[in-house]
Amino acid sequence: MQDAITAVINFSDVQGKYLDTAALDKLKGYFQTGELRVRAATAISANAAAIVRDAVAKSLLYSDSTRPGGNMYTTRRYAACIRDLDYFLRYATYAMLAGDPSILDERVLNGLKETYNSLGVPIGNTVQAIQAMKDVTAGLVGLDAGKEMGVYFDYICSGLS
Ligand SMILES: CCC1=C(C)/C(=C/C2=NC(=C\c3[nH]c(/C=C4\NC(=O)[C@H](C)[C@H]4CC)c(C)c3CCC(=O)O)/C(CCC(=O)O)=C2C)NC1=O
Repeated sequence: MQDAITAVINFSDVQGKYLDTAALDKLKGYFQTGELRVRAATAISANAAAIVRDAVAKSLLYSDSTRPGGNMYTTRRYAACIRDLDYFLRYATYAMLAGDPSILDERVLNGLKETYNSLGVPIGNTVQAIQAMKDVTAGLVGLDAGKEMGVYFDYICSGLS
């Protein structure tokens, strides 16, 4: 896993240079938004179950996934979907705190598309649910932090597509 600080330092290290202005500006931006990130993570942790529930209500509840024969039909599969959404929310929050998406590649996206395809989990519906989580989360944490979280929700969606 990488974060905004190690990313900038590794980049300079590869070139054998001190941090240049662009690198220092990136770090400054990260430090300036530190409190915002921690505050957002606190709000998300305290409301995770509600975020997932509201996102499901907005996106999947009356979709083909929940109908008989759909991929979420039966409580076991419904629960698996809710659990997946909670994984996405938790790992997007980690990535937002780190200011870097690498944890999503390593822990979430690695092999996920193949798993979903082999189990018939519909990617389109999953992306819709993640986009709904993005909206619900932004409503909770506010515009700036919501935008930052949005980067990592979108990252998961493009990794699945
Ligand atoms: C921490 C990283 C991590 C992820 C991301 C993860 C995902 C993941 N989701 C799975 C299943 C599943 N995922 C879903 C999800 C959905 N079906 C829908 O129609 C909806 C659109 C969607 C929810 C948004 C469902 C229903 C299953 C069970 C499928 C089945 O067994 O038939 C499986 C197969 C094994 C299992 O059932 O547990 C994995 C590995 N596991 C992990 O360890």
